[in-house]
Amino acid sequence: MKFVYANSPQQEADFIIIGVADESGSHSSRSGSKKGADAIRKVAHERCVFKRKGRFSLAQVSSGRIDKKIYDYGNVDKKKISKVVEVFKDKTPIILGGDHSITAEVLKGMKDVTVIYFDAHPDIVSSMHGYYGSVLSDVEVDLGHSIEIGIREPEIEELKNIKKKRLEIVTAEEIYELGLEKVWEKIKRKVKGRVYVSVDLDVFDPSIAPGVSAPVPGGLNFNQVLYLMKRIMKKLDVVGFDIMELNPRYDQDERTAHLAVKLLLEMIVNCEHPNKRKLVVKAEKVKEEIKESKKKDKKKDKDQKTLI
Ligand SMILES: [Mn+2]
Repeated sequence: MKFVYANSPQQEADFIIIGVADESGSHSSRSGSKKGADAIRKVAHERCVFKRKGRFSLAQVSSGRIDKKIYDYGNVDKKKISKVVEVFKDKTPIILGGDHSITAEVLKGMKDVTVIYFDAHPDIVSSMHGYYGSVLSDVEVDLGHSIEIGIREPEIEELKNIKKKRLEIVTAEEIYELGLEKVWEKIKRKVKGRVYVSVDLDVFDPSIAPGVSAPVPGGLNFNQVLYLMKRIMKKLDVVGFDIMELNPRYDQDERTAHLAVKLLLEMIVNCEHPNKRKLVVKAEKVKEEIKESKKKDKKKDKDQKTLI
């Protein structure tokens, strides 16, 4: 089953959805995350499609129409994901997990990105590699310009690594203490250049997202994440993103899958595609050139006047 919002041929699409049905990098005793991507597709199909006079109508989001061009590439092997992401570098790849170690593979295919990482766990273990707890120590990413949001259960070695790598952390508690606007300012200040956004669904509180492999109490609610996500997607140069760790086996009433669908749609709607951004940059450049030439003209006029 394809994502029900997939509305475009591959060539013309701005967003490419890629599932990875793999949990080989998970160390959790709660297995089941390899079925996450397909659970997101299934729930979207069940919830978001309405029949109206023989036609189908798709649910939209609170900010308006879902007017992006989306293609669903289906599921690929974990081994191939970095290559697939590389092939789609002029588009915005969206990866659905699977366990979080898939993100490390994705980042191998994305050049020069900084990372915004939503997670209850820092995933920066360095005494072990290639699993869902070592994502950020397995990749060559500029961690000094990356940030983690919602952290609340680190290991001791991770606390050391966070310091060593100058990785900025906003804990779940800090989000309550500081308020969302201050957290957004922190993100803006820290993150530079091309941005990859990774979401472990365990960043949410287990009461609203029980279907994950490593639930930790004291998590975020949906609107807190949405507040930050809207700004991240609109204002930063997001070149790819993922939603990981949905575990249908531990979900209750598909609550977490529903939340994942809602988040995915909001991320897509609010993401300004790089092409659009390129146009903005181009327009700014032209504006500057006009300004420069006007300045030159003025100078010319002045010089001529002195000659006369
Ligand atoms: Mn996690």
